[in-house]
Order: sequence, then structure tokens, then C-alpha cells
Amino acid sequence: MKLYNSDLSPNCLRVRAVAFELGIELEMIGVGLASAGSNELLRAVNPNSKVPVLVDEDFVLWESRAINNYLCSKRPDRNLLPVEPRARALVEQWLYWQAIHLGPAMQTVAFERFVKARFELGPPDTALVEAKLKDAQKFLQVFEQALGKRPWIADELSVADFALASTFIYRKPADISLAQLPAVSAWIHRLEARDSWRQAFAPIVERMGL
Ligand SMILES: N[C@@H](CCC(=O)N[C@@H](CS)C(=O)NCC(=O)O)C(=O)O
Repeated sequence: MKLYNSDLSPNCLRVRAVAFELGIELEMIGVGLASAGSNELLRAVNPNSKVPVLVDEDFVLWESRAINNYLCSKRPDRNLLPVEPRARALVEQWLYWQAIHLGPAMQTVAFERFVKARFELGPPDTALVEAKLKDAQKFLQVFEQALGKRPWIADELSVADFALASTFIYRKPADISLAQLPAVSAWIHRLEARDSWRQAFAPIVERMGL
């Protein structure tokens, strides 16, 4: 299987991490993030011109969470996407929640406070940061309560943990403190200690100077 991948993309990061976790080897087709929009090869497999895109023989799939679920179907023995309806529904609940609520709030703060400075894209929009930080703090409280004493958000390690983790990659340079969130803090350290995550995350650590 081939993955159209940008090393710096958080959406690609979660796919690379899940593939490593499942022991699935992907042939990487490198796409520069800045030129993704005008990359004809990418547009040929994804009309949105966005990464990641998975190509499995004649089957093409985009959207990182859908790709991860498809990869899980190749290794059901690893149980990263449970089959039991309620267990699966809860994993999907957190996948949607990350995509729609926590992710956008955290990513906006990280972009404004860190990515813009790193790539000289101008000063942060302070009003936007204030609004999104408020959202992020509200959602992080939800996450803290839900985790409680669980090691993983759906008890067992799942694709939801990898999706959620990609939201936290710039928390330190973006000054998003987890000091008041002991369950979230323990969970992200647990996830970041996994070999799969470390391998997938290494290019970002190196290139973004984390
Ligand atoms: N919802 C999509 C988002 C994909 C996405 O936004 N990819 C970004 C990289 S993180 C991209 O390709 N950006 C290039 C562009 O928009 O030109 C997913 O989860 O796969």
C-alpha cells in the first residue's frame, strides 16, 4: 500500500503512527505541504489536493481517520478498532469529537502561537487565540473527566487515542499547559512513549525543533 504523505502533517502523523502500531508497511510518496494544492499527482488521487491519501492497488482512500479504520480492518487481531458495537461506537464518538471539537480549537492556538512564528507568517491573531483557547480549555476538561483512571480513552488502546494525540503535538511551544489536567498529561505521556508514535513523530520533532 502507498501513502501520499507529508512528514510535517498532523493528519499524516496519525496514519503513520497507526500503521506502525499495526505493523503495516506503507510505501511513502512524499508531498511537500506548501505545494500540495498545486500537486497534480496528488490531485489525481484526491480532488481536495490534501494528504494523506492511501492507495491499495485500485482502491483510493482519503481522510486520515477513514484511512486508519481501513488499516485496522487489515489487522483485526490488533483490536485498534473494536468490532463489538458499543465499544466501536465509543471509539467513533471520540474520533468525531477530536475532528470537530478538540482538534480545531487546539490546532488554531498552535498555529497562531507557534507555527506562524516558525514559518514567519506574521503575528498571532490574539482575539482568535483567546476565543479558541477558551474552547480548548472547555474541551480539555471534558477529556480529563472522561479519561479519569482509564489508560486509554476507550479503555483499550484504539485509533481514537492516535487521533487525539495528534492534537497535542505543539502543546509546549504553543504554551497550552496540561498542569491542571493530570489524567490527560499521564495519557499523552503514555502514548508518546510508544515505539509506533516515536517513529511516526520523529520527522516532526526534527524539523520543527521540538
Ligand atoms: N480532514 C483531512 C484533512 C487533510 C488536510 O488538511 N491535510 C493537510 C495537511 S495536515 C493538507 O494536505 N494541506 C495542504 C493544502 O491544503 O494545500 C484528514 O484528516 O485527512
